[in-house]
Amino acid sequence: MARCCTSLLVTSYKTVRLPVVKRTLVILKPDAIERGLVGEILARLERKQLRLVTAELRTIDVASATRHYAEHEGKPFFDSLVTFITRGPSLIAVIEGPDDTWKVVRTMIGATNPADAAPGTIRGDLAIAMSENLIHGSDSPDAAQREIAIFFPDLA
Ligand code: RTP
Ligand code: MG
Repeated sequence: MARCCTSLLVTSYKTVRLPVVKRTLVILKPDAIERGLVGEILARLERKQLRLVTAELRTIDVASATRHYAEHEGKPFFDSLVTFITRGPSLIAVIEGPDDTWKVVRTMIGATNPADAAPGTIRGDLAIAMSENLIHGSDSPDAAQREIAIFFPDLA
């Protein structure tokens, strides 16, 4: 992925180069496709001045879903999460913007549980159930890099 080091953190005894992550992975989950919310959600991201690098309508296979959600393997909700994310097509996209785009997108998405998500966020405005929360966004620079490599290895 496009990743360069332009930020400098200067401490009293050393200089550390910080990665500047300008791309992140977004998945409009099967419920977003089923409910016809692709246009609404992409429009929000575009109005924020984030750009679409690539997007593909694809039914995620179980192996890719398991890799993508590896951090949750073994948790009580893991099997139902994989069943949900593989039940039909998702729109899988790479989104580009300013430094730490992943964080901008996560703020726009809102809390994991839509019942707790703030008004104005995607989940806060458009969803109600934890199990059907419409959209995924990478939750760190490392996650963005790892997840883009799973779904778009040519961009990694
Ligand atoms: P996502 O990865 O899908 O963007 O969601 P997230 O970061 O906001 O939340 P995460 O903790 O990564 O959880 C992944 C998905 O698993 C479901 N979940 N269920 N029952 C539960 O306690 C529980 N916790 C998480 C949610 O659908 C969440 O989006
Ligand atoms: Mg997550």
